[in-house]
Amino acid sequence: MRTCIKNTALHMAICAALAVTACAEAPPSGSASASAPGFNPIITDRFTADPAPIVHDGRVYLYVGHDEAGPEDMFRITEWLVYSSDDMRNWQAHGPVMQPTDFAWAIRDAWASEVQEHDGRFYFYTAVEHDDTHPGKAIGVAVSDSPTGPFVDARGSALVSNDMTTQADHSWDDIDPTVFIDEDGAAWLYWGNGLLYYARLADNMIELDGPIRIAPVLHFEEGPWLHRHDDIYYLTYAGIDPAVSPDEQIHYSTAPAITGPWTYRGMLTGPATNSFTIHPATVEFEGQWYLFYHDGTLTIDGVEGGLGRRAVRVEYLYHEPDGSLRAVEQTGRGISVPPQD
Ligand code: FUB
Repeated sequence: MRTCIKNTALHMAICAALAVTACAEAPPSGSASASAPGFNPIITDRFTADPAPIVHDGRVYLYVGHDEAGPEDMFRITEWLVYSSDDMRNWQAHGPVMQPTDFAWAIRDAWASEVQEHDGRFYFYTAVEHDDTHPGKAIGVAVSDSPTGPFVDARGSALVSNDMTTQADHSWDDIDPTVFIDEDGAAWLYWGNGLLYYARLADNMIELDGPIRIAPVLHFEEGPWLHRHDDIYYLTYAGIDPAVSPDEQIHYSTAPAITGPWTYRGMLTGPATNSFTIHPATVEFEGQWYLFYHDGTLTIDGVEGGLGRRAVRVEYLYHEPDGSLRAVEQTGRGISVPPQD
């Protein structure tokens, strides 16, 4: 049995080529055990990854992938779950909202998702593995009248398939969709791995309405997330500065418009403990900003966390007067303590 230590794009390709049977990092020496509301990780009964929060009607809804990798898997994620909270600290589980095979054209892999509310409906954008008609990762969009689903395929086909983006030299560049509706009502889709793609969405939210472009962004790896604060657009993402670590860190860039140009502003966090991936998401709830991410420190019933058994966490996020973001420390206390001034 071979063991993969890191999950870089190159390494994933090597793993696939070698038919590797186990991809894992060394387990942590300890795991978070505090149970106070707001302590990290915030979901402790299951392994969860790729957090995607939205606010609706006074509640935060948090969409995650359900990590279930065993010793033979790098990732095994067969469903997306949703949790909700009215205080960001006590989370109610609503169960699965969808599985990849609910898209008739998809075969597996409930990779990162994001929900966008529009005209009273909830659009679930997500990455899955397409069947042999368009091999590679693809982006689907599903819709529901409720933030807790169930979601159903809104198109009957992928919104973005691998053959629509030919610039990358690997098949998983069409992942990690994030949608932002601008002040003029136009919706924009950003996504990517290695390359950061973007395109305008049609008013119906389920078709592209314009060309797919590439945004040059320093250190970009995957997991883009967009928000706006005052007049500044923030693009937060999992990036790799090799001078820092071969594992992903959270970086951010800012722009004067949703289409850029993006100016690199720095590193928001270092790498996650015991996880190559870190996957950021931001949200404002009741006047306070938060940063979600995941790491691999949770242990459940003796099963240790790792690359394919991650745990979602949250910290306070602060915008400085000059438009920068304050560096975020990954903590166990999380938001169980009050925010700073
Ligand atoms: O969870 C599967 C993949 O790992 C996501 O799509 C990436 O963002 C990374 O977290």
